[in-house]
Amino acid sequence: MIRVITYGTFDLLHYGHIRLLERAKSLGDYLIVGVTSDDFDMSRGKINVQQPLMERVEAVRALHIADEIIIEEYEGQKIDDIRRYDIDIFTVGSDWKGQFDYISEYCRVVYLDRTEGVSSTQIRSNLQPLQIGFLGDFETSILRKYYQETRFVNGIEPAGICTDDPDGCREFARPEVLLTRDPEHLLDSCDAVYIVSRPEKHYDQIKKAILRGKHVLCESPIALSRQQCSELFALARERGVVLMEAIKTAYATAYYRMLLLAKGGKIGKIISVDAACTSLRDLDREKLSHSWNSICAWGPTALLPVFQLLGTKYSRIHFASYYLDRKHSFDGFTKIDLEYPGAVAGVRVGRGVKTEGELVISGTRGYIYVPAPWWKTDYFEVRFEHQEDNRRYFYQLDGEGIRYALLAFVRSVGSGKEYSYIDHDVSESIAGSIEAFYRRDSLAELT
Ligand code: C2G
Repeated sequence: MIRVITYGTFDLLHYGHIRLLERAKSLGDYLIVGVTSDDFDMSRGKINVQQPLMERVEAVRALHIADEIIIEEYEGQKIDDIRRYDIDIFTVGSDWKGQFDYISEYCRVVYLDRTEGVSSTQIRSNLQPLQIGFLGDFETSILRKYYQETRFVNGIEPAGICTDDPDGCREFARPEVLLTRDPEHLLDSCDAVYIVSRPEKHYDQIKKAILRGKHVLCESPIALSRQQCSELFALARERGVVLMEAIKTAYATAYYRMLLLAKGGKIGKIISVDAACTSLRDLDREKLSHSWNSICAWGPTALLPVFQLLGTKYSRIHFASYYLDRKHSFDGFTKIDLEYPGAVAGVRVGRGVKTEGELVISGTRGYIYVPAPWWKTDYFEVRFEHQEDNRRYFYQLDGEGIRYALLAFVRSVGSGKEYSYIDHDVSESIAGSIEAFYRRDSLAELT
Protein backbone atom coordinates (compact mmCIF):
# COMPACT_ATOMS: atom_id res chain seq x y z
CA MET A 1 0.00 0.00 0.00
CA ILE A 2 1.45 3.37 -1.07
CA ARG A 3 1.04 5.93 1.74
CA VAL A 4 0.97 9.61 0.76
CA ILE A 5 1.13 12.71 2.96
CA THR A 6 0.51 16.39 2.25
CA TYR A 7 0.13 19.51 4.39
CA GLY A 8 -1.65 22.83 4.24
CA THR A 9 -3.61 25.55 5.96
CA PHE A 10 -6.67 24.98 3.74
CA ASP A 11 -8.20 28.30 4.74
CA LEU A 12 -11.46 29.16 2.93
CA LEU A 13 -11.22 25.83 1.08
CA HIS A 14 -11.30 26.32 -2.71
CA TYR A 15 -10.92 24.23 -5.84
CA GLY A 16 -7.16 24.75 -5.90
CA HIS A 17 -6.91 22.89 -2.62
CA ILE A 18 -9.40 20.26 -3.72
CA ARG A 19 -7.56 19.54 -6.96
CA LEU A 20 -4.32 19.22 -5.01
CA LEU A 21 -5.86 16.75 -2.58
CA GLU A 22 -7.45 14.70 -5.38
CA ARG A 23 -4.11 14.42 -7.21
CA ALA A 24 -2.29 13.67 -3.96
CA LYS A 25 -4.70 10.83 -3.32
CA SER A 26 -4.17 9.43 -6.82
CA LEU A 27 -0.43 9.13 -6.14
CA GLY A 28 -1.07 6.19 -3.83
CA ASP A 29 -3.60 4.20 -1.81
CA TYR A 30 -3.76 6.02 1.51
CA LEU A 31 -3.65 9.82 1.97
CA ILE A 32 -2.83 11.61 5.21
CA VAL A 33 -3.49 15.36 5.27
CA GLY A 34 -1.72 17.56 7.81
CA VAL A 35 -3.71 20.72 8.60
CA THR A 36 -1.66 23.51 10.16
CA SER A 37 -2.57 24.70 13.66
CA ASP A 38 -3.37 28.38 14.25
CA ASP A 39 -0.20 28.82 16.32
CA PHE A 40 1.98 27.15 13.72
CA ASP A 41 0.55 29.39 10.99
CA MET A 42 1.14 32.47 13.17
CA SER A 43 4.71 31.38 13.89
CA ARG A 44 5.38 31.05 10.16
CA GLY A 45 3.86 34.49 9.48
CA LYS A 46 0.47 33.37 8.16
CA ILE A 47 -1.63 35.49 10.58
CA ASN A 48 -4.52 36.27 8.24
CA VAL A 49 -6.05 32.84 8.33
CA GLN A 50 -9.79 33.47 8.56
CA GLN A 51 -10.95 30.11 9.82
CA PRO A 52 -9.91 28.53 13.10
CA LEU A 53 -8.25 25.12 12.93
CA MET A 54 -11.29 22.92 13.56
CA GLU A 55 -13.32 24.64 10.82
CA ARG A 56 -10.48 23.98 8.38
CA VAL A 57 -10.17 20.35 9.50
CA GLU A 58 -13.91 19.80 9.09
CA ALA A 59 -13.85 21.32 5.60
CA VAL A 60 -11.08 18.94 4.51
CA ARG A 61 -12.83 15.98 6.16
CA ALA A 62 -16.09 16.79 4.38
CA LEU A 63 -14.34 16.21 1.04
CA HIS A 64 -13.92 12.49 1.89
CA ILE A 65 -10.58 12.51 0.07
CA ALA A 66 -8.26 12.19 3.07
CA ASP A 67 -8.02 8.79 4.74
CA GLU A 68 -6.59 10.44 7.82
CA ILE A 69 -6.22 14.03 9.08
CA ILE A 70 -3.48 15.16 11.48
CA ILE A 71 -2.49 18.58 12.83
CA GLU A 72 0.81 20.18 11.87
CA GLU A 73 1.99 22.10 14.94
CA TYR A 74 5.72 22.68 14.72
CA GLU A 75 8.65 23.25 12.41
CA GLY A 76 10.18 19.89 11.46
CA GLN A 77 7.10 17.84 12.21
CA LYS A 78 7.00 16.60 8.62
CA ILE A 79 10.07 14.41 9.19
CA ASP A 80 8.57 13.00 12.39
CA ASP A 81 5.32 12.25 10.56
CA ILE A 82 7.03 10.60 7.59
CA ARG A 83 8.72 8.18 9.99
CA ARG A 84 5.74 7.75 12.31
CA TYR A 85 3.25 7.03 9.51
CA ASP A 86 5.67 5.07 7.29
CA ILE A 87 5.13 7.44 4.36
CA ASP A 88 6.19 6.59 0.80
CA ILE A 89 5.40 9.92 -0.90
CA PHE A 90 5.38 13.52 0.38
CA THR A 91 3.57 15.90 -1.96
CA VAL A 92 2.77 19.60 -2.04
CA GLY A 93 1.91 22.24 -4.63
CA SER A 94 4.54 23.52 -7.07
CA ASP A 95 4.59 26.92 -5.34
CA TRP A 96 6.80 25.10 -2.83
CA LYS A 97 9.09 23.62 -5.49
CA GLY A 98 12.58 23.17 -4.07
CA GLN A 99 11.55 23.98 -0.50
CA PHE A 100 11.12 20.32 0.48
CA ASP A 101 13.86 18.61 -1.51
CA TYR A 102 15.53 17.68 1.80
CA ILE A 103 12.60 15.36 2.48
CA SER A 104 13.74 13.10 -0.41
CA GLU A 105 16.18 11.64 2.15
CA TYR A 106 13.16 10.04 3.85
CA CYS A 107 10.65 9.43 1.06
CA ARG A 108 9.77 10.39 -2.51
CA VAL A 109 8.93 14.08 -3.00
CA VAL A 110 6.37 15.11 -5.63
CA TYR A 111 5.49 18.75 -6.45
CA LEU A 112 2.05 18.93 -8.06
CA ASP A 113 1.22 21.86 -10.33
CA ARG A 114 -0.50 24.60 -8.44
CA THR A 115 -3.95 25.58 -9.73
CA GLU A 116 -3.69 29.07 -11.16
CA GLY A 117 -6.28 31.78 -10.63
CA VAL A 118 -7.36 31.01 -7.10
CA SER A 119 -5.89 31.50 -3.64
CA SER A 120 -7.11 32.01 -0.11
CA THR A 121 -5.32 35.37 -0.01
CA GLN A 122 -7.22 36.51 -3.08
CA ILE A 123 -10.52 35.34 -1.58
CA ARG A 124 -9.74 37.14 1.65
CA SER A 125 -8.81 40.36 -0.14
CA ASN A 126 -12.06 40.20 -2.14
CA LEU A 127 -13.84 40.57 1.18
CA GLN A 128 -14.58 44.28 1.56
CA PRO A 129 -11.87 45.49 4.01
CA LEU A 130 -13.10 47.03 7.24
CA GLN A 131 -12.53 50.79 7.11
CA ILE A 132 -11.07 51.69 10.52
CA GLY A 133 -10.65 55.15 12.03
CA PHE A 134 -8.11 56.07 14.72
CA LEU A 135 -9.24 58.36 17.52
CA GLY A 136 -6.69 59.51 20.06
CA ASP A 137 -4.40 62.12 21.47
CA PHE A 138 -1.42 62.63 19.23
CA GLU A 139 1.29 62.09 21.84
CA THR A 140 0.26 58.51 22.38
CA SER A 141 2.71 56.61 20.20
CA ILE A 142 0.42 53.61 20.51
CA LEU A 143 -1.97 55.16 17.91
CA ARG A 144 0.82 55.13 15.35
CA LYS A 145 1.77 51.54 16.24
CA TYR A 146 -1.82 50.36 15.69
CA TYR A 147 -2.02 52.28 12.42
CA GLN A 148 1.20 50.71 11.17
CA GLU A 149 0.24 47.19 12.28
CA THR A 150 -2.87 47.22 10.06
CA ARG A 151 -0.66 46.47 7.07
CA PHE A 152 -0.05 42.95 8.44
CA VAL A 153 -3.73 42.18 8.79
CA ASN A 154 -5.98 41.25 5.86
CA GLY A 155 -9.44 42.75 5.77
CA ILE A 156 -8.76 46.03 7.55
CA GLU A 157 -7.83 49.40 6.07
CA PRO A 158 -7.09 52.76 7.78
CA ALA A 159 -9.75 55.28 6.72
CA GLY A 160 -9.00 58.25 8.96
CA ILE A 161 -7.20 59.64 12.00
CA CYS A 162 -8.62 62.11 14.49
CA THR A 163 -6.20 63.69 16.97
CA ASP A 164 -5.49 67.13 18.36
CA ASP A 165 -2.58 67.35 15.90
CA PRO A 166 -3.75 65.79 12.62
CA ASP A 167 -0.94 67.33 10.59
CA GLY A 168 1.54 65.50 12.81
CA CYS A 169 0.13 62.23 11.46
CA ARG A 170 0.83 63.12 7.86
CA GLU A 171 4.34 61.71 8.14
CA PHE A 172 3.03 58.17 8.58
CA ALA A 173 -0.51 58.25 7.15
CA ARG A 174 -1.16 57.42 3.50
CA PRO A 175 -2.38 60.40 1.42
CA GLU A 176 -5.92 59.03 1.03
CA VAL A 177 -6.40 58.75 4.80
CA LEU A 178 -8.62 61.47 6.29
CA LEU A 179 -6.90 63.62 8.94
CA THR A 180 -9.22 65.62 11.17
CA ARG A 181 -9.76 67.12 14.62
CA ASP A 182 -13.48 66.32 14.49
CA PRO A 183 -14.55 62.88 15.84
CA GLU A 184 -17.91 63.18 14.01
CA HIS A 185 -16.08 63.68 10.73
CA LEU A 186 -13.96 60.63 11.49
CA LEU A 187 -17.00 58.47 12.23
CA ASP A 188 -18.50 59.48 8.87
CA SER A 189 -15.46 57.98 7.15
CA CYS A 190 -15.25 54.55 8.78
CA ASP A 191 -17.06 51.33 9.76
CA ALA A 192 -15.04 50.87 12.93
CA VAL A 193 -12.89 52.95 15.22
CA TYR A 194 -9.84 52.28 17.37
CA ILE A 195 -9.98 54.57 20.41
CA VAL A 196 -6.82 55.52 22.30
CA SER A 197 -7.83 58.92 23.63
CA ARG A 198 -7.49 59.75 27.31
CA PRO A 199 -9.53 57.31 29.48
CA GLU A 200 -12.00 59.95 30.69
CA LYS A 201 -13.15 60.37 27.08
CA HIS A 202 -13.68 56.67 26.35
CA TYR A 203 -17.23 56.22 27.62
CA ASP A 204 -18.72 59.10 25.59
CA GLN A 205 -16.69 58.34 22.47
CA ILE A 206 -17.55 54.63 22.54
CA LYS A 207 -21.24 55.33 23.15
CA LYS A 208 -21.36 57.82 20.29
CA ALA A 209 -19.65 55.38 17.92
CA ILE A 210 -21.95 52.50 18.86
CA LEU A 211 -25.04 54.69 18.40
CA ARG A 212 -23.67 55.49 14.94
CA GLY A 213 -23.47 51.73 14.23
CA LYS A 214 -19.67 51.59 14.37
CA HIS A 215 -17.61 48.70 15.73
CA VAL A 216 -15.19 49.75 18.47
CA LEU A 217 -11.75 48.56 19.54
CA CYS A 218 -10.79 50.59 22.59
CA GLU A 219 -7.60 50.83 24.64
CA SER A 220 -8.30 49.75 28.18
CA PRO A 221 -9.96 50.95 30.38
CA ILE A 222 -13.15 50.92 28.31
CA ALA A 223 -14.74 53.12 30.98
CA LEU A 224 -13.91 54.45 34.44
CA SER A 225 -16.67 52.52 36.18
CA ARG A 226 -17.94 48.95 36.11
CA GLN A 227 -21.48 50.11 35.46
CA GLN A 228 -20.52 52.21 32.43
CA CYS A 229 -18.43 49.36 31.04
CA SER A 230 -21.23 46.82 31.27
CA GLU A 231 -23.67 49.39 29.88
CA LEU A 232 -21.49 49.82 26.80
CA PHE A 233 -21.19 46.07 26.21
CA ALA A 234 -24.99 45.78 26.48
CA LEU A 235 -25.49 48.68 24.07
CA ALA A 236 -23.06 47.15 21.55
CA ARG A 237 -24.91 43.83 21.76
CA GLU A 238 -28.26 45.55 21.33
CA ARG A 239 -26.98 47.48 18.29
CA GLY A 240 -25.28 44.45 16.77
CA VAL A 241 -21.79 45.94 16.76
CA VAL A 242 -18.52 44.70 18.24
CA LEU A 243 -17.03 46.40 21.30
CA MET A 244 -13.62 44.93 22.10
CA GLU A 245 -10.99 45.89 24.62
CA ALA A 246 -7.48 46.32 23.21
CA ILE A 247 -4.96 45.03 25.75
CA LYS A 248 -2.32 43.87 23.29
CA THR A 249 -0.67 41.58 25.89
CA ALA A 250 -3.73 39.32 25.81
CA TYR A 251 -2.92 38.55 22.15
CA ALA A 252 0.80 37.89 22.57
CA THR A 253 1.30 34.20 21.80
CA ALA A 254 3.71 33.51 24.69
CA TYR A 255 1.37 35.21 27.19
CA TYR A 256 -1.64 33.31 25.87
CA ARG A 257 0.15 29.95 25.95
CA MET A 258 1.48 30.72 29.46
CA LEU A 259 -2.09 31.32 30.57
CA LEU A 260 -3.20 27.95 29.16
CA LEU A 261 -0.37 26.14 30.98
CA ALA A 262 -1.14 27.89 34.28
CA LYS A 263 -4.86 27.22 33.97
CA GLY A 264 -4.15 23.61 32.99
CA GLY A 265 -2.60 22.93 36.43
CA LYS A 266 1.05 22.82 35.34
CA ILE A 267 2.16 24.50 38.58
CA GLY A 268 -0.65 23.15 40.74
CA LYS A 269 -3.16 25.43 42.44
CA ILE A 270 -2.35 29.08 41.84
CA ILE A 271 -1.96 30.88 45.16
CA SER A 272 -0.40 34.16 44.13
CA VAL A 273 -0.07 36.34 41.03
CA ASP A 274 2.46 39.17 41.16
CA ALA A 275 2.84 41.59 38.26
CA ALA A 276 4.77 44.83 37.81
CA CYS A 277 4.55 47.26 34.91
CA THR A 278 6.45 50.53 34.95
CA SER A 279 7.91 52.94 32.44
CA LEU A 280 9.44 56.38 32.83
CA ARG A 281 9.21 57.08 29.09
CA ASP A 282 7.20 59.94 27.54
CA LEU A 283 6.10 61.45 30.86
CA ASP A 284 5.80 65.21 30.63
CA ARG A 285 5.47 66.34 34.25
CA GLU A 286 4.21 69.71 33.04
CA LYS A 287 1.17 68.09 31.39
CA LEU A 288 0.08 65.52 33.95
CA SER A 289 -3.57 66.62 33.79
CA HIS A 290 -3.56 65.67 30.09
CA SER A 291 -1.67 62.41 30.41
CA TRP A 292 -2.56 58.85 31.26
CA ASN A 293 -1.87 58.24 34.95
CA SER A 294 -0.25 54.99 36.15
CA ILE A 295 -3.46 53.21 37.10
CA CYS A 296 -4.94 53.76 33.62
CA ALA A 297 -1.75 53.42 31.61
CA TRP A 298 -0.60 50.18 33.25
CA GLY A 299 -3.41 48.97 35.55
CA PRO A 300 -5.36 47.07 32.85
CA THR A 301 -2.27 45.20 31.63
CA ALA A 302 -1.04 44.36 35.14
CA LEU A 303 -4.50 43.28 36.33
CA LEU A 304 -5.12 41.11 33.24
CA PRO A 305 -3.28 37.97 34.47
CA VAL A 306 -4.76 38.43 37.95
CA PHE A 307 -8.35 38.40 36.68
CA GLN A 308 -7.70 35.79 34.00
CA LEU A 309 -6.06 33.37 36.46
CA LEU A 310 -7.77 34.08 39.80
CA GLY A 311 -11.11 35.31 38.46
CA THR A 312 -12.93 38.53 39.13
CA LYS A 313 -14.60 37.69 42.44
CA TYR A 314 -11.95 39.12 44.74
CA SER A 315 -13.02 39.68 48.35
CA ARG A 316 -10.84 42.75 48.94
CA ILE A 317 -8.86 45.29 46.96
CA HIS A 318 -6.51 47.85 48.46
CA PHE A 319 -4.43 50.62 46.88
CA ALA A 320 -1.30 52.39 48.01
CA SER A 321 -0.54 55.35 45.74
CA TYR A 322 2.27 57.82 45.40
CA TYR A 323 0.74 60.88 43.72
CA LEU A 324 2.59 63.20 41.38
CA ASP A 325 -0.52 65.39 41.17
CA ARG A 326 -3.16 64.54 43.77
CA LYS A 327 -5.69 67.11 42.49
CA HIS A 328 -5.83 65.33 39.11
CA SER A 329 -5.43 61.89 40.72
CA PHE A 330 -2.22 61.41 38.81
CA ASP A 331 -0.50 58.53 40.60
CA GLY A 332 3.20 58.16 39.82
CA PHE A 333 3.09 54.71 41.39
CA THR A 334 0.32 52.49 42.75
CA LYS A 335 0.48 49.13 44.48
CA ILE A 336 -2.72 47.11 44.32
CA ASP A 337 -3.32 44.20 46.71
CA LEU A 338 -6.20 41.84 46.04
CA GLU A 339 -7.44 39.02 48.24
CA TYR A 340 -9.40 36.00 47.05
CA PRO A 341 -10.72 32.96 48.86
CA GLY A 342 -7.50 30.92 48.86
CA ALA A 343 -5.31 33.27 46.82
CA VAL A 344 -3.73 36.72 46.72
CA ALA A 345 -2.42 39.07 44.05
CA GLY A 346 -0.01 41.97 44.10
CA VAL A 347 0.22 44.49 41.28
CA ARG A 348 2.61 47.42 40.96
CA VAL A 349 2.20 50.05 38.26
CA GLY A 350 4.13 53.24 37.67
CA ARG A 351 4.81 56.00 35.20
CA GLY A 352 6.89 57.94 37.71
CA VAL A 353 8.71 54.99 39.29
CA LYS A 354 10.81 52.23 37.74
CA THR A 355 10.95 48.61 38.92
CA GLU A 356 11.58 45.15 37.47
CA GLY A 357 8.70 44.46 35.06
CA GLU A 358 8.22 40.77 35.73
CA LEU A 359 5.26 38.47 36.21
CA VAL A 360 5.42 35.62 38.73
CA ILE A 361 2.63 33.09 39.12
CA SER A 362 3.07 30.99 42.26
CA GLY A 363 1.53 27.53 42.56
CA THR A 364 1.50 24.56 44.89
CA ARG A 365 3.79 22.53 42.57
CA GLY A 366 5.95 25.23 41.04
CA TYR A 367 5.83 28.71 39.56
CA ILE A 368 5.86 30.53 36.24
CA TYR A 369 8.39 33.29 35.73
CA VAL A 370 7.96 35.79 32.90
CA PRO A 371 10.90 38.20 32.65
CA ALA A 372 10.64 41.91 31.98
CA PRO A 373 9.01 43.29 29.93
CA TRP A 374 6.55 40.46 30.62
CA TRP A 375 3.67 42.34 28.89
CA LYS A 376 5.32 41.89 25.50
CA THR A 377 7.32 38.77 26.11
CA ASP A 378 8.18 35.98 23.70
CA TYR A 379 9.55 33.80 26.50
CA PHE A 380 8.69 32.35 29.91
CA GLU A 381 9.89 29.63 32.27
CA VAL A 382 8.05 27.04 34.32
CA ARG A 383 10.16 26.33 37.41
CA PHE A 384 9.98 23.60 40.02
CA GLU A 385 11.78 22.57 43.20
CA HIS A 386 14.12 20.33 41.23
CA GLN A 387 15.77 22.52 38.58
CA GLU A 388 16.05 19.61 36.18
CA ASP A 389 12.27 19.73 35.85
CA ASN A 390 12.28 23.36 34.71
CA ARG A 391 10.93 24.11 31.23
CA ARG A 392 11.54 27.11 28.99
CA TYR A 393 9.09 28.28 26.34
CA PHE A 394 9.65 30.63 23.43
CA TYR A 395 6.98 31.91 21.04
CA GLN A 396 7.77 34.37 18.27
CA LEU A 397 6.05 37.71 18.95
CA ASP A 398 5.66 40.17 16.11
CA GLY A 399 4.34 43.67 16.76
CA GLU A 400 3.89 43.25 20.53
CA GLY A 401 0.61 41.41 19.90
CA ILE A 402 -1.12 44.39 18.23
CA ARG A 403 -1.63 42.67 14.84
CA TYR A 404 -3.21 39.70 16.61
CA ALA A 405 -5.56 42.03 18.50
CA LEU A 406 -6.50 43.69 15.19
CA LEU A 407 -6.99 40.23 13.64
CA ALA A 408 -9.30 39.16 16.49
CA PHE A 409 -11.25 42.40 16.00
CA VAL A 410 -11.61 41.91 12.23
CA ARG A 411 -12.67 38.28 12.76
CA SER A 412 -15.24 39.33 15.37
CA VAL A 413 -16.69 41.96 13.04
CA GLY A 414 -16.68 39.61 10.04
CA SER A 415 -18.20 36.63 11.80
CA GLY A 416 -20.49 38.25 14.36
CA LYS A 417 -18.86 35.92 16.88
CA GLU A 418 -16.68 36.98 19.81
CA TYR A 419 -12.98 36.40 19.07
CA SER A 420 -11.75 38.67 21.84
CA TYR A 421 -9.25 37.03 24.23
CA ILE A 422 -10.57 39.25 27.05
CA ASP A 423 -13.86 38.22 28.66
CA HIS A 424 -16.36 40.99 29.34
CA ASP A 425 -16.28 40.33 33.09
CA VAL A 426 -12.50 40.90 33.02
CA SER A 427 -13.03 44.22 31.23
CA GLU A 428 -15.73 45.17 33.71
CA SER A 429 -13.50 44.25 36.66
CA ILE A 430 -10.65 46.33 35.27
CA ALA A 431 -13.04 49.28 35.01
CA GLY A 432 -14.34 48.50 38.51
CA SER A 433 -10.83 48.43 39.99
CA ILE A 434 -9.97 51.78 38.44
CA GLU A 435 -13.27 53.16 39.70
CA ALA A 436 -12.30 52.03 43.24
CA PHE A 437 -8.94 53.75 42.83
CA TYR A 438 -10.60 57.06 41.93
CA ARG A 439 -13.14 56.71 44.76
CA ARG A 440 -10.23 56.09 47.14
CA ASP A 441 -12.43 53.57 48.99
CA SER A 442 -9.45 51.67 50.31
CA LEU A 443 -6.43 53.71 49.39
CA ALA A 444 -3.34 54.68 51.37
CA GLU A 445 -1.57 57.80 50.12
CA LEU A 446 2.21 57.50 50.11
CA THR A 447 3.06 61.09 50.96
N1 C2G B 1 -2.60 24.93 -3.65
C1 C2G B 1 -2.76 24.69 -5.02
N2 C2G B 1 -3.37 25.63 -5.80
C2 C2G B 1 -3.82 26.79 -5.25
C3 C2G B 1 -3.67 27.02 -3.87
C4 C2G B 1 -3.05 26.07 -3.09
O1 C2G B 1 -2.34 23.64 -5.52
N3 C2G B 1 -4.41 27.69 -6.04
C5 C2G B 1 -1.95 23.91 -2.85
C6 C2G B 1 -0.71 24.45 -2.14
O2 C2G B 1 0.41 24.38 -2.99
C7 C2G B 1 -0.58 23.49 -0.97
C8 C2G B 1 -2.04 23.15 -0.64
O3 C2G B 1 -2.80 23.52 -1.80
O4 C2G B 1 0.08 22.31 -1.38
C9 C2G B 1 -2.53 23.92 0.57
O5 C2G B 1 -2.31 25.30 0.32
P1 C2G B 1 -2.37 26.31 1.57
O6 C2G B 1 -3.58 26.01 2.34
O7 C2G B 1 -2.09 27.67 1.08
O8 C2G B 1 -1.19 25.83 2.48
P2 C2G B 1 0.35 26.17 2.40
O9 C2G B 1 0.67 27.29 3.32
O10 C2G B 1 0.76 26.29 0.99
O11 C2G B 1 0.78 24.81 3.06
O12 C2G B 1 4.53 23.19 4.81
C10 C2G B 1 3.84 23.11 3.58
C11 C2G B 1 2.72 24.03 3.76
O13 C2G B 1 2.03 23.60 4.92
C12 C2G B 1 1.78 24.04 2.59
